[in-house]
Amino acid sequence: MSHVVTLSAKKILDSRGEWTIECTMTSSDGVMATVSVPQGKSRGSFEAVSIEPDKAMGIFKGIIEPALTGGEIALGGQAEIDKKLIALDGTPNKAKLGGNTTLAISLAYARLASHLARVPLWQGLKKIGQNEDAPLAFPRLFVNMVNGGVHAGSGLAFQEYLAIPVANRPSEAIPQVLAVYQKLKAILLERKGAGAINVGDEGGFTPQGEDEEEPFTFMKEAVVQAGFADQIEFGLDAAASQVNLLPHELLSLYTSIKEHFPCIYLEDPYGENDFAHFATVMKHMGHNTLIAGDDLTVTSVARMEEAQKQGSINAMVIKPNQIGTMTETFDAVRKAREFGWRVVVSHRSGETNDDWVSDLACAVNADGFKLGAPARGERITKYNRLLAIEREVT
Ligand code: 2PG
Ligand code: MG
Repeated sequence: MSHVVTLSAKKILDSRGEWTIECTMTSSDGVMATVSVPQGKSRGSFEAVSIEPDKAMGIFKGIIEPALTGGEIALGGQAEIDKKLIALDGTPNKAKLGGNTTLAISLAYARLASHLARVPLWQGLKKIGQNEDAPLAFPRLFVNMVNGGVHAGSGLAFQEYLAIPVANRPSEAIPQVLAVYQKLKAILLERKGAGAINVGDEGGFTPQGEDEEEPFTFMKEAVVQAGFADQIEFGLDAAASQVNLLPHELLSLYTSIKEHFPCIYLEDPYGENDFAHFATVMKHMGHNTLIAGDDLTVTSVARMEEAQKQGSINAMVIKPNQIGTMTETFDAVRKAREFGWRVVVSHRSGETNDDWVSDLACAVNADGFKLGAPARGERITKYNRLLAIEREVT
């Protein structure tokens, strides 16, 4: 049996030039795994606490290394190591160790155990998440075409305008996404000027404006020009905790968007604790639209149970750093399935060049995968990993 011989952490930069954590774990066989963790900007206040990387370095040396060095490494041991991390932390929201610290270790363990088992990460995660029997299925891509809200400085209230190809095979969906992205760029340049084709935190364009529907008008044109009408649907992450509009104003905007565009997905339509208004929008459009919790549910089973009780959502976003360990992430996925919800695995707006989230999306048979625009290295690496996984299995 292999065991952990070294466990180290260092600070690296994320895509916004802010410090984040990279963790390297080495086994007694000399096998090594490194992971890094992303960070959000539109963070939900119920997410696991993210601590300063400098403080995390001290925690690694003082608490983590002594507690975990020498422990066994195997795919079957993930629950055990995560249990230890949760116990070492001892708070309900990872306030002592930081959800970013615990996730770095939890994921490094999963990657190292996968290396040792000589399987790709997605396969290792399938085993850890008890999803081994399901055949590998690729998620639909939820591609950020226009950035607004706190991910851009454009005046647009809503955070993410998404294009969602119907095809889920990466080699089919990605070329469609590239074509639409380039058409959209040309349209925005012509109609809104050069400033509109700058990109925001997740690689989406940043047209100025206060007409919350206008980006969809341009996207619709781009899809038609690219020749993919009927093959690409739309979605919106309103990230409404950051939006200054009244509930009835929001509802009439969502209703109008539904009327004019093929919008099948609506994430965080209301504030992060507004279970009741989520339930209202569910009543209006839940029959033909995915109403997803992100800041509402923060990958936490306790928050999900409340959402289920109130009939707030029929889909949810999964972000491991909202909860802090892989075991708890898989618990949330399983609970979502039990509730009959769709599952959308997501990157964060502050990303690194690590591509583990692509493996995770495949491992849990996610219905959707939010991975940003096909621009900026830290987003592109997620696209390339999906293509690589497709090559691995065909
Ligand atoms: C979101 C995410 C990712 P952030 O709100 O869904 O797109 O943004 O990482 O800033 O929370
Ligand atoms: Mg969101």
